[in-house]
Amino acid sequence: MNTNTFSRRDFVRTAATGALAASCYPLQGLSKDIARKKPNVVILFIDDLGFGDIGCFGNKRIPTPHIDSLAERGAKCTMSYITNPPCSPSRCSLITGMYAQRFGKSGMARGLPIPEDHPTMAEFMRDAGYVTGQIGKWDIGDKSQGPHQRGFMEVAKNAPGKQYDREREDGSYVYLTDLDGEYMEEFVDRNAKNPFFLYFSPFAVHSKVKNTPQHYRDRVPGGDGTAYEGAVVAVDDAVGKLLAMLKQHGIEDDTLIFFTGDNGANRAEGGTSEPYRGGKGKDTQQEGWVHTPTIITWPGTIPAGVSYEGKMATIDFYSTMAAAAELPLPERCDGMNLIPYLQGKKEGDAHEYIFWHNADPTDEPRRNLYAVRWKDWRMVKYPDGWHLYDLKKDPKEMDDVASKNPELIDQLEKRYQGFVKTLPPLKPSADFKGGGQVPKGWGWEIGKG
Ligand SMILES: [Ca+2]
Repeated sequence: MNTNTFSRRDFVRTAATGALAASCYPLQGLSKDIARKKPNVVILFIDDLGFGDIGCFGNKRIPTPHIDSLAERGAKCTMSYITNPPCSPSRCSLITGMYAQRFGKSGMARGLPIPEDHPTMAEFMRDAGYVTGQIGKWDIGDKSQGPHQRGFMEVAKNAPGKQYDREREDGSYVYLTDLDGEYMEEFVDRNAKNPFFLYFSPFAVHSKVKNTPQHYRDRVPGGDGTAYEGAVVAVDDAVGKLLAMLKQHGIEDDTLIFFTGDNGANRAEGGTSEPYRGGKGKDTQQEGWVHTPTIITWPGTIPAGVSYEGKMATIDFYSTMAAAAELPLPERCDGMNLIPYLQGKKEGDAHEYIFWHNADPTDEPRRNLYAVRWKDWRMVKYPDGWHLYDLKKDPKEMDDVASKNPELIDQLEKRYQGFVKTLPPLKPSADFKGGGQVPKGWGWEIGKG
């Protein structure tokens, strides 16, 4: 399969109709130098990774040198959120750059379509002349909205097997996270000469992780790593494969990388939200369910080793990516361009308020979540009413100060109700079953996206 030929042809085709043509570069003179001014974009979206699961976010046990190296060469974002937990809503929100409630998704609603009249990140980047690639879990849109149908030109196939135990084409065993890392190497190697957008969303470190190869567990100091800890080490190795390939092609400085989790910690298997409480499972009312470890790098544009402490969310990745590619943001996107904040040119929160409104009555009750973040405050609704926590003083949400701050509760509730008023009627989870699928097999399925 001659994928390189396809990629270049399609790049020229789309560039001719996109922003480069609009800026009056004649097609004949469209050199690689001009194309290279657009950075590659990579999103590393790790399933159920907790805020406290990696070294640069305070984990004392799990060695994550490659992920930590991202923080050394870019910005560590300490107050970064997902607005729509868990897996499916989080991914739908990321890929559309908007609160998923904007199209009625106010709970899991797996299989609910994403809007056809709004470009996904992949469609946006494809139309800007990028080669677009997807690896891993999809869990977005309805059955007709797989990665190929929503903008991804190159899709890594889903190898046969169960969970993390997969089979190679020759019948030998391969650990899924290893295979996913190999796919990253292949995609970058194949497309290094073109601007590319890669969405890496491995199944890792989603439960159940019990089959993590022992050699990963052995790398936890002391050699007594849990299956979960080993699974995080394997993700770090996959990130290492990406970074090595970028270096091999000399495109590290031309690549904008976003690293984060799709929702809070897999605590049942040992993931941690430290210093916060909560996470996946029964603790979904607490901060740890929506607060994820985020790193953004773009050497030469985002300063190395900085920490951004303002409030932001994964809905900002779309806006930031569009700004990096010097393209206007589509209407309806909720996000902000984070680059000026990461550079220190703008101060404070990218979003003054962030809202959670998981109100689907047909969803599992634990997934319903009503909350607001503003300044150091977190207001969250329990059966007995609004609770209020000062996350700076009380990250574990042990001291509810709602009764001492009635005016603040009024203010935040008004803002919250104002947000809710902007939303269309919700589409219940009960009405939707299953979404778009990644093709099965080995290697890549190449299309036009
Ligand atoms: Ca998840």
